[in-house]
Amino acid sequence: MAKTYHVGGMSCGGCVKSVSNAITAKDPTARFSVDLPSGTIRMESDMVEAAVIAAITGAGFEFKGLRAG
Ligand SMILES: [Cu+2]
Repeated sequence: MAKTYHVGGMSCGGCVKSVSNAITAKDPTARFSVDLPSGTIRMESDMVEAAVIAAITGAGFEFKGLRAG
């Protein structure tokens, strides 16, 4: 099931690239899209939540919440 992660601190395409690289480093098969205007990452594949959150915070961004869909 898809999950949407809310992320604080993303302000440009470089931020999108940083967080994308961090997620891919943890799971090369991860399927996701990052939406800069809404500050969200929509995770389509079934990646462990803790790993996604660790990627977000490890890349220097703030994890603000998670919802299904
Ligand atoms: Cu940036």
